[in-house]
Amino acid sequence: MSSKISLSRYLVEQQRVAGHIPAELRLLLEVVARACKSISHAVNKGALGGVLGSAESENVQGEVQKKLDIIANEVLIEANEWGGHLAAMASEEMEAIYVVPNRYPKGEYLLMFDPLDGSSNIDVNVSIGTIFSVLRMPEDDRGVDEGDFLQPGRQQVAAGYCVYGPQTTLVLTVGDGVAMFTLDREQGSFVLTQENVRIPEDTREFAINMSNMRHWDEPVQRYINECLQGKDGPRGKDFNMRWIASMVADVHRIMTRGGVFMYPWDKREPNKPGKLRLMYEANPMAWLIEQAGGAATNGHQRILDIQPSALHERVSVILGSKNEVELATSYHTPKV
Ligand code: P6P
Repeated sequence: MSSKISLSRYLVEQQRVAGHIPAELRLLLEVVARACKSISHAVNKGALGGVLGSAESENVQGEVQKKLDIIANEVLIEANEWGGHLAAMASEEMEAIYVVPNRYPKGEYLLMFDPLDGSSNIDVNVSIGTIFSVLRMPEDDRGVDEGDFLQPGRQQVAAGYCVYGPQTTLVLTVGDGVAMFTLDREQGSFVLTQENVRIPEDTREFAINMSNMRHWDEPVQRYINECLQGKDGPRGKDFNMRWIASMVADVHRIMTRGGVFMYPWDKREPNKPGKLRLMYEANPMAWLIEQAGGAATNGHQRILDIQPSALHERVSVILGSKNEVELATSYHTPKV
Protein backbone atom coordinates (compact mmCIF):
# COMPACT_ATOMS: atom_id res chain seq x y z
CA MET A 1 0.00 0.00 0.00
CA SER A 2 1.32 3.44 -0.89
CA SER A 3 2.69 5.30 2.13
CA LYS A 4 1.48 8.53 0.50
CA ILE A 5 -0.83 10.57 2.75
CA SER A 6 -3.26 12.73 0.77
CA LEU A 7 -4.45 16.15 1.89
CA SER A 8 -7.88 14.60 2.45
CA ARG A 9 -6.49 11.96 4.81
CA TYR A 10 -4.37 14.55 6.65
CA LEU A 11 -7.44 16.73 7.19
CA VAL A 12 -9.59 13.77 8.31
CA GLU A 13 -6.91 12.91 10.86
CA GLN A 14 -6.77 16.55 12.00
CA GLN A 15 -10.53 16.33 12.47
CA ARG A 16 -10.90 12.82 13.90
CA VAL A 17 -7.66 12.07 15.69
CA ALA A 18 -6.33 15.48 16.74
CA GLY A 19 -9.77 17.05 17.16
CA HIS A 20 -8.28 20.25 15.80
CA ILE A 21 -10.86 21.02 13.16
CA PRO A 22 -14.60 20.39 12.72
CA ALA A 23 -15.92 18.64 9.63
CA GLU A 24 -17.22 21.90 8.14
CA LEU A 25 -13.74 23.45 8.19
CA ARG A 26 -12.19 20.26 6.78
CA LEU A 27 -14.66 20.33 3.88
CA LEU A 28 -13.99 24.05 3.28
CA LEU A 29 -10.23 23.45 3.08
CA GLU A 30 -10.75 20.58 0.63
CA VAL A 31 -12.75 22.95 -1.62
CA VAL A 32 -10.05 25.64 -1.42
CA ALA A 33 -7.39 23.05 -2.32
CA ARG A 34 -9.44 21.91 -5.33
CA ALA A 35 -9.73 25.55 -6.46
CA CYS A 36 -5.94 25.91 -6.18
CA LYS A 37 -5.55 22.86 -8.41
CA SER A 38 -7.76 24.54 -11.04
CA ILE A 39 -5.74 27.78 -10.76
CA SER A 40 -2.51 25.81 -11.09
CA HIS A 41 -3.85 24.23 -14.28
CA ALA A 42 -4.74 27.65 -15.74
CA VAL A 43 -1.36 29.12 -14.73
CA ASN A 44 0.51 26.18 -16.24
CA LYS A 45 -1.17 26.70 -19.63
CA GLY A 46 0.36 30.20 -19.91
CA ALA A 47 0.33 31.56 -23.43
CA LEU A 48 -1.24 28.32 -24.69
CA GLY A 49 -4.35 29.15 -22.67
CA GLY A 50 -4.60 32.76 -23.80
CA VAL A 51 -4.47 33.77 -20.12
CA LEU A 52 -1.39 35.99 -20.10
CA GLY A 53 -1.32 39.75 -20.18
CA SER A 54 -3.46 42.51 -18.78
CA ALA A 55 -7.21 42.37 -18.29
CA GLU A 56 -7.35 46.12 -19.10
CA SER A 57 -8.91 46.80 -15.69
CA GLU A 58 -7.76 47.89 -12.21
CA ASN A 59 -8.44 46.32 -8.81
CA VAL A 60 -9.41 48.07 -5.60
CA GLN A 61 -5.73 48.76 -4.98
CA GLY A 62 -5.49 50.70 -8.24
CA GLU A 63 -3.25 47.96 -9.65
CA VAL A 64 -3.65 46.77 -13.25
CA GLN A 65 -5.34 43.35 -13.16
CA LYS A 66 -3.90 40.47 -15.16
CA LYS A 67 -6.30 38.09 -16.90
CA LEU A 68 -5.16 35.36 -14.49
CA ASP A 69 -5.94 37.56 -11.47
CA ILE A 70 -9.58 37.65 -12.56
CA ILE A 71 -9.66 33.97 -13.54
CA ALA A 72 -8.21 32.92 -10.17
CA ASN A 73 -10.68 35.12 -8.31
CA GLU A 74 -13.63 33.64 -10.23
CA VAL A 75 -12.40 30.08 -9.62
CA LEU A 76 -12.27 30.67 -5.84
CA ILE A 77 -15.69 32.37 -5.70
CA GLU A 78 -17.43 29.72 -7.84
CA ALA A 79 -15.81 26.82 -5.97
CA ASN A 80 -16.69 28.12 -2.50
CA GLU A 81 -20.06 29.87 -2.76
CA TRP A 82 -22.38 26.82 -2.91
CA GLY A 83 -20.90 24.43 -0.31
CA GLY A 84 -22.66 25.80 2.76
CA HIS A 85 -19.41 26.33 4.71
CA LEU A 86 -19.15 30.11 4.25
CA ALA A 87 -21.12 33.22 5.13
CA ALA A 88 -19.00 35.46 2.89
CA MET A 89 -15.69 35.92 1.09
CA ALA A 90 -13.28 38.82 0.59
CA SER A 91 -10.62 39.18 -2.07
CA GLU A 92 -7.82 41.54 -3.04
CA GLU A 93 -9.55 41.71 -6.43
CA MET A 94 -12.95 42.86 -5.11
CA GLU A 95 -13.66 46.13 -3.27
CA ALA A 96 -16.66 44.84 -1.34
CA ILE A 97 -17.16 41.53 0.44
CA TYR A 98 -18.98 38.76 -1.45
CA VAL A 99 -21.92 37.54 0.63
CA VAL A 100 -22.97 33.97 -0.22
CA PRO A 101 -26.14 34.29 -2.36
CA ASN A 102 -29.42 33.40 -0.66
CA ARG A 103 -29.92 30.51 -3.12
CA TYR A 104 -27.16 28.70 -1.22
CA PRO A 105 -26.98 27.77 2.49
CA LYS A 106 -24.71 30.01 4.59
CA GLY A 107 -22.06 28.58 6.93
CA GLU A 108 -20.07 29.81 9.92
CA TYR A 109 -16.78 30.71 8.20
CA LEU A 110 -15.35 33.72 6.39
CA LEU A 111 -12.78 33.16 3.63
CA MET A 112 -10.30 35.84 2.49
CA PHE A 113 -7.80 35.48 -0.29
CA ASP A 114 -5.31 37.05 -2.60
CA PRO A 115 -6.24 34.85 -5.55
CA LEU A 116 -2.98 35.31 -7.44
CA ASP A 117 -0.20 37.03 -5.52
CA GLY A 118 2.85 38.21 -7.40
CA SER A 119 0.94 38.58 -10.64
CA SER A 120 3.59 40.92 -12.07
CA ASN A 121 5.58 37.69 -12.48
CA ILE A 122 2.93 35.85 -14.51
CA ASP A 123 4.07 37.00 -17.95
CA VAL A 124 7.74 36.25 -17.19
CA ASN A 125 7.09 32.70 -15.94
CA VAL A 126 8.23 33.25 -12.34
CA SER A 127 6.51 31.57 -9.35
CA ILE A 128 3.23 33.09 -8.14
CA GLY A 129 0.63 31.87 -5.70
CA THR A 130 -2.71 31.97 -3.91
CA ILE A 131 -2.88 33.09 -0.26
CA PHE A 132 -5.95 32.33 1.91
CA SER A 133 -7.17 32.90 5.45
CA VAL A 134 -10.20 31.53 7.31
CA LEU A 135 -12.01 33.24 10.20
CA ARG A 136 -15.11 32.17 12.12
CA MET A 137 -18.20 34.36 11.80
CA PRO A 138 -18.83 36.32 15.04
CA GLU A 139 -21.69 34.67 16.96
CA ASP A 140 -24.71 36.91 16.56
CA ASP A 141 -27.89 36.61 14.58
CA ARG A 142 -27.50 39.67 12.35
CA GLY A 143 -26.43 39.38 8.71
CA VAL A 144 -22.83 39.34 7.59
CA ASP A 145 -21.03 42.58 6.75
CA GLU A 146 -17.45 43.85 6.31
CA GLY A 147 -17.13 44.42 10.05
CA ASP A 148 -17.29 40.65 10.65
CA PHE A 149 -13.99 40.28 8.78
CA LEU A 150 -12.16 42.86 10.91
CA GLN A 151 -10.71 40.39 13.41
CA PRO A 152 -7.04 40.25 14.50
CA GLY A 153 -4.97 37.58 12.74
CA ARG A 154 -4.71 35.56 15.95
CA GLN A 155 -8.41 34.68 15.44
CA GLN A 156 -7.69 32.72 12.23
CA VAL A 157 -8.79 29.06 12.27
CA ALA A 158 -6.89 28.12 9.09
CA ALA A 159 -4.36 29.79 6.78
CA GLY A 160 -2.32 28.73 3.82
CA TYR A 161 -0.88 29.41 0.42
CA CYS A 162 -0.42 27.49 -2.79
CA VAL A 163 2.76 28.29 -4.74
CA TYR A 164 2.63 27.69 -8.51
CA GLY A 165 6.30 27.08 -9.29
CA PRO A 166 8.36 24.13 -10.56
CA GLN A 167 6.07 22.20 -8.24
CA THR A 168 2.58 23.20 -7.12
CA THR A 169 2.80 23.09 -3.32
CA LEU A 170 0.04 23.78 -0.79
CA VAL A 171 1.26 24.94 2.64
CA LEU A 172 -1.33 24.88 5.41
CA THR A 173 -1.86 25.39 9.13
CA VAL A 174 -4.95 24.78 11.26
CA GLY A 175 -3.05 25.69 14.43
CA ASP A 176 -1.22 22.37 14.83
CA GLY A 177 2.03 23.26 13.05
CA VAL A 178 2.62 23.61 9.31
CA ALA A 179 2.27 20.89 6.66
CA MET A 180 3.31 20.96 2.99
CA PHE A 181 1.51 19.06 0.21
CA THR A 182 2.87 18.65 -3.33
CA LEU A 183 0.46 18.24 -6.23
CA ASP A 184 0.79 14.80 -7.80
CA ARG A 185 -0.39 15.61 -11.31
CA GLU A 186 -0.72 11.92 -12.24
CA GLN A 187 -3.15 11.31 -9.35
CA GLY A 188 -4.54 14.85 -9.41
CA SER A 189 -4.20 15.10 -5.62
CA PHE A 190 -2.10 16.95 -3.07
CA VAL A 191 0.26 14.56 -1.24
CA LEU A 192 1.82 15.25 2.17
CA THR A 193 5.54 15.91 1.58
CA GLN A 194 6.49 17.60 4.87
CA GLU A 195 4.85 18.15 8.26
CA ASN A 196 5.93 19.97 11.43
CA VAL A 197 7.84 22.48 9.28
CA ARG A 198 10.40 24.38 11.37
CA ILE A 199 12.13 27.62 10.33
CA PRO A 200 15.76 27.99 11.56
CA GLU A 201 15.88 30.75 14.22
CA ASP A 202 18.98 32.30 12.60
CA THR A 203 19.72 33.06 8.97
CA ARG A 204 22.20 34.63 6.57
CA GLU A 205 19.61 35.53 3.92
CA PHE A 206 17.37 38.59 3.66
CA ALA A 207 14.64 39.44 1.16
CA ILE A 208 13.79 43.09 0.46
CA ASN A 209 13.41 45.28 -2.63
CA MET A 210 16.77 47.08 -2.43
CA SER A 211 15.75 49.65 -5.09
CA ASN A 212 13.66 51.32 -2.36
CA MET A 213 16.60 51.71 0.05
CA ARG A 214 16.74 55.53 -0.06
CA HIS A 215 13.05 55.64 0.93
CA TRP A 216 13.25 53.44 4.04
CA ASP A 217 13.01 54.63 7.61
CA GLU A 218 16.23 54.68 9.67
CA PRO A 219 15.75 51.34 11.54
CA VAL A 220 15.43 49.42 8.25
CA GLN A 221 18.41 51.30 6.75
CA ARG A 222 20.45 50.33 9.85
CA TYR A 223 19.43 46.67 9.77
CA ILE A 224 20.16 46.21 6.05
CA ASN A 225 23.41 48.20 6.15
CA GLU A 226 24.66 45.95 8.95
CA CYS A 227 23.82 42.88 6.86
CA LEU A 228 25.66 44.41 3.87
CA GLN A 229 28.79 45.01 5.97
CA GLY A 230 29.07 41.24 6.31
CA LYS A 231 31.61 39.49 8.50
CA ASP A 232 33.69 42.68 8.97
CA GLY A 233 30.65 44.53 10.29
CA PRO A 234 28.63 44.33 13.52
CA ARG A 235 26.87 41.12 12.44
CA GLY A 236 30.14 39.22 12.06
CA LYS A 237 28.81 37.16 9.14
CA ASP A 238 28.16 37.57 5.43
CA PHE A 239 24.56 37.69 4.16
CA ASN A 240 22.91 36.68 0.88
CA MET A 241 19.98 38.52 -0.68
CA ARG A 242 16.94 37.25 -2.56
CA TRP A 243 13.92 39.19 -3.94
CA ILE A 244 11.42 37.35 -6.17
CA ALA A 245 8.75 40.10 -5.96
CA SER A 246 6.23 37.36 -5.23
CA MET A 247 5.52 37.16 -1.51
CA VAL A 248 4.36 33.54 -1.79
CA ALA A 249 7.65 32.48 -3.40
CA ASP A 250 9.82 34.47 -0.96
CA VAL A 251 7.88 33.13 2.04
CA HIS A 252 8.04 29.56 0.70
CA ARG A 253 11.85 29.83 0.51
CA ILE A 254 11.87 31.02 4.14
CA MET A 255 9.53 28.18 5.19
CA THR A 256 11.94 25.80 3.48
CA ARG A 257 15.39 27.12 4.55
CA GLY A 258 14.91 30.18 6.76
CA GLY A 259 15.51 33.86 6.03
CA VAL A 260 13.93 37.21 6.75
CA PHE A 261 11.43 38.97 4.46
CA MET A 262 10.80 42.72 4.72
CA TYR A 263 8.36 45.06 3.01
CA PRO A 264 8.57 48.09 5.31
CA TRP A 265 6.89 51.49 5.28
CA ASP A 266 8.73 53.93 3.05
CA LYS A 267 8.43 57.61 2.33
CA ARG A 268 7.23 57.21 -1.27
CA GLU A 269 3.64 57.05 0.08
CA PRO A 270 4.02 58.14 3.72
CA ASN A 271 0.32 57.89 4.49
CA LYS A 272 0.37 54.15 3.73
CA PRO A 273 1.78 51.90 6.51
CA GLY A 274 3.24 49.57 3.86
CA LYS A 275 2.48 47.91 0.52
CA LEU A 276 1.22 44.49 1.64
CA ARG A 277 -2.35 43.88 2.75
CA LEU A 278 -3.03 42.83 6.33
CA MET A 279 -6.12 40.61 6.02
CA TYR A 280 -5.20 38.32 3.11
CA GLU A 281 -1.42 38.57 2.80
CA ALA A 282 0.29 39.48 6.09
CA ASN A 283 -2.06 37.71 8.54
CA PRO A 284 -2.11 34.25 6.88
CA MET A 285 1.66 34.39 6.23
CA ALA A 286 2.35 35.59 9.79
CA TRP A 287 0.37 32.69 11.30
CA LEU A 288 2.12 30.14 9.09
CA ILE A 289 5.53 31.61 10.00
CA GLU A 290 4.74 31.58 13.72
CA GLN A 291 3.35 28.05 13.55
CA ALA A 292 6.73 27.03 12.03
CA GLY A 293 8.69 28.67 14.87
CA GLY A 294 9.34 32.03 13.19
CA ALA A 295 8.16 35.54 14.03
CA ALA A 296 6.23 38.29 12.21
CA THR A 297 5.92 41.95 13.18
CA ASN A 298 5.16 45.31 11.61
CA GLY A 299 8.33 46.67 13.25
CA HIS A 300 6.46 47.57 16.42
CA GLN A 301 4.05 44.76 17.27
CA ARG A 302 3.12 41.17 16.39
CA ILE A 303 1.20 41.25 13.10
CA LEU A 304 -1.37 38.78 14.46
CA ASP A 305 -2.27 41.22 17.27
CA ILE A 306 -3.10 44.14 14.94
CA GLN A 307 -6.76 45.13 15.18
CA PRO A 308 -7.87 45.73 11.56
CA SER A 309 -9.87 48.89 10.78
CA ALA A 310 -10.48 48.30 7.06
CA LEU A 311 -10.75 45.25 4.81
CA HIS A 312 -7.97 46.29 2.43
CA GLU A 313 -5.68 48.02 4.90
CA ARG A 314 -1.95 47.75 4.37
CA VAL A 315 0.82 46.94 6.84
CA SER A 316 4.61 46.90 7.13
CA VAL A 317 5.96 43.36 7.24
CA ILE A 318 9.07 41.84 8.83
CA LEU A 319 8.79 38.04 9.02
CA GLY A 320 10.86 34.88 9.06
CA SER A 321 13.69 33.51 11.23
CA LYS A 322 12.83 34.41 14.81
CA ASN A 323 16.12 35.93 15.96
CA GLU A 324 16.48 38.13 12.86
CA VAL A 325 12.91 39.41 13.09
CA GLU A 326 13.42 40.22 16.78
CA LEU A 327 16.67 42.07 16.03
CA ALA A 328 15.17 44.11 13.16
CA THR A 329 12.11 44.88 15.32
CA SER A 330 14.32 45.96 18.24
CA TYR A 331 15.82 48.68 16.00
CA HIS A 332 12.31 50.14 15.61
CA THR A 333 11.55 50.19 19.31
CA PRO A 334 13.12 53.14 21.16
CA LYS A 335 15.20 51.98 24.13
CA VAL A 336 13.49 52.96 27.38
P1 P6P B 1 7.67 45.22 -5.47
C1 P6P B 1 3.26 41.38 -5.43
O1 P6P B 1 2.72 42.45 -6.19
C2 P6P B 1 3.40 41.85 -4.00
O2 P6P B 1 2.16 42.20 -3.48
C3 P6P B 1 4.07 40.77 -3.17
O3 P6P B 1 3.76 39.50 -3.60
C4 P6P B 1 5.56 41.07 -3.34
O4 P6P B 1 6.33 40.68 -2.22
C5 P6P B 1 5.58 42.59 -3.51
O5 P6P B 1 4.28 42.98 -3.97
C6 P6P B 1 6.61 43.03 -4.53
O6 P6P B 1 6.62 44.43 -4.54
O7 P6P B 1 7.50 46.67 -5.04
O8 P6P B 1 9.04 44.67 -5.18
O9 P6P B 1 7.23 44.94 -6.90
